[in-house]
Amino acid sequence: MFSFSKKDQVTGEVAERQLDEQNIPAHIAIIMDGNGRWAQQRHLPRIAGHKQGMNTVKTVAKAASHLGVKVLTLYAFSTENWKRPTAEVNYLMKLPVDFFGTFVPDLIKNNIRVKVMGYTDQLPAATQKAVRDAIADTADCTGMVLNFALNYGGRAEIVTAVQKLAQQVQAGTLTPDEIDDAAIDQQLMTQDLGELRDPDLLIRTSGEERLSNFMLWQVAYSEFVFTQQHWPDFDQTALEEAIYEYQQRHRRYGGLAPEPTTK
Ligand code: V07
Repeated sequence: MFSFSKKDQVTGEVAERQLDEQNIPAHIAIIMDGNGRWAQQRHLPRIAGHKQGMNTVKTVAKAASHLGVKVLTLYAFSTENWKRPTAEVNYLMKLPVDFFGTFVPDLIKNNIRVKVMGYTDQLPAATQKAVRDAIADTADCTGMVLNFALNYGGRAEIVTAVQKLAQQVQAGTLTPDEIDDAAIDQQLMTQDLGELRDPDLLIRTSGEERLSNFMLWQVAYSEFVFTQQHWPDFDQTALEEAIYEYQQRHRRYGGLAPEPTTK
C-alpha cells in the first residue's frame, strides 16, 4: 500500500489515503494544461510557465515510475500549437533540447525509456536531434516508458492510419472486411506500446474538461480525471490523488467477480 495525506480545502481536515499497489493504472496520459495561466497569475511571461512546466514533467515522471506506472504519455505540443505567437513556438521547440541536456542522466538512473509520438519530421532540426538522442540514450532502459506526444493530433493520426489502410487495399494486400479494431490499432502511433497502447487513466490539469484532439481512438475506455491545478503546480501528491480517484471508480473485486462494465 502507498499512503498519502489529503487536506480538505474547506474543513482543513487531513485524511490518510491508501493506494492499492495492485491497481496502479498501467498507462497514464496527461494533458498538461495551464502553464500560461500559471505564469500570468504571477505577472510572468507565458514562457516562464512552460519552463516551470518542464520541471514538473521531471518530478511527475519520477513519481509515476516509483508508483509502478508502465507508460506515461504527456501531451507536450499539439498540431494546433503552431498557431501560437512565433516567439512562444520557438521557445517550446527549445524545451526538448533543454530537457535532454538536464534530465537524461536522471532518466537513465531511474531506468526510464523515452519515446515520442507525433509528426516529428516537421520539427526544427535541433529539436529532432534532441528527440533522437534522448530515445537512443535511453534505449536500453527497461522501466517506465515516458512517451511524449510532440506535434501530435488525434484526428491527423487517424487520417494517416486510414490512408495507409486504403493504400494496402489498393495494393491488394488487404480486403475491406479485414479492416477491424486491430488493423486500425496497428497503424496508430501507439502501435509499438502493444497491450499498453490505451491509457487506463487520462488526466487534464487546469480545469478545462475536454480532449482537445488527444488520443481520440485510444481513450475509448479510459477513466478521465480533471484537476483544477495548473500544470506547474501538479506534483507527486496530485498524481496520487488522481490515481486514488481512478481506483475508486475502477475496483478490482479481488480478481473474483468480473468487472461490472464491459470493455
Ligand atoms: C514542453 C513543458 C511541459 C508543459 C507543457 C508545454 C511545455 C518536455 C518536452 C519534451 C518533448 C519531447 C522530448 C523531450 C522533452 C517538451 C515541448 C514542450 C514542446 F523528447 N516538456 N516539454 N516539449 N513543455
